[in-house]
Amino acid sequence: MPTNTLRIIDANCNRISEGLRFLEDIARFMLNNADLTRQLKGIRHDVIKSVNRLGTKLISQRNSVNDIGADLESLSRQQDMVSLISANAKRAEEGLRVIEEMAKLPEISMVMDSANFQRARFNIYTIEKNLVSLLLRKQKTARLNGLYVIIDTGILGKNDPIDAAAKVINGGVRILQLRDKHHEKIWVLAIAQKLKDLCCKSDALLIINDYLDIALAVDADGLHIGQEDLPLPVARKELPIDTIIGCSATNLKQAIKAEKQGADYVAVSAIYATSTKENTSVTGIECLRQIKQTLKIPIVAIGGIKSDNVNEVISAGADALAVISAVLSQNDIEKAAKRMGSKIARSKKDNQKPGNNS
Ligand code: TZP
Ligand code: MG
Repeated sequence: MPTNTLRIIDANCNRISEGLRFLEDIARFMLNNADLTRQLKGIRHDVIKSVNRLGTKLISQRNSVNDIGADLESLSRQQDMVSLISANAKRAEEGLRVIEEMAKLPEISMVMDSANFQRARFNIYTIEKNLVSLLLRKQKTARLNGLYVIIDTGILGKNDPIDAAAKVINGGVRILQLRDKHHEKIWVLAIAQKLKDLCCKSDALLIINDYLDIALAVDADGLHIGQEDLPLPVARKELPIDTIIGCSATNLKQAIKAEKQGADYVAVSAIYATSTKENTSVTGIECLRQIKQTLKIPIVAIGGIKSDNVNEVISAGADALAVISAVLSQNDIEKAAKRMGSKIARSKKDNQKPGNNS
């Protein structure tokens, strides 16, 4: 077998393993994603196994010292994690493509199947997209902490939702949801667009309740769906890769299913009795605790949350507390948001103190 052919295959096998190992470590240590870790490991092992059919001939042709390309390998500048994932995926994809082509040569095709490398390359394209999506969504869900205010147009009545949202933001809230059950879509869209501008300016997350089309139209940070809304996999298929999906759950079974289907957070409802939403049954604090202990994704608690039950909700493990009336039904919305936010922050701090394992 020609020496130069073996050198090309050897160099590309190294490129592939290095690129794949980087992606595997991101999936494993940064994203805690067992499925992608397993897939990447499988591809890496398959490539090595295929190339190993060439035996020791491969490594015996390695001559790194005299590789005229060694000096040309560029040292990467400071990069963000998404660019690193893409760069390493490209490294693996390019390496796979080169071996795929080399394996078409008669002398190589006797020992290696070009189609295997092509299949692996296509798998990496999909895995690269999934890794970037998971990372971008994780960056958003890391911000699901503290007070989450739902701008419910029903409870606001004739009051301007944008004015209310501005006060909520001035009160320090950085997670907002638009919830509308009564108006025409054209009206909801206009409100959503204004909310998006407001949230962008103040670095707050904007989540749209129910409406996938509106979430898409305004490029919202997230979509929130209930058990009777659009199924999660359908919504996921339509949304951009960096849009988070929150799912309401009233029991452990629904919460587990949502996480399995790829929800970015679960909202456990209703923790306490509430008159804000009709026909809402109480799930309770113990169910919240159980869901928090079972799931890995962030947990939002919702329903009847007021400043006097914040401590209990925090000690049950909620990451964020979603409220409507505790903020929007108060005379001074900004002050109410500020007070509730501080109460949650204090409670979280107390809850983290050593010896507090409630
Ligand atoms: N989903 C479950 S309970 C609820 C929603 C939208 C209403 C929460 O409102 P409040 O006033 O904070 O109890
Ligand atoms: Mg809904």
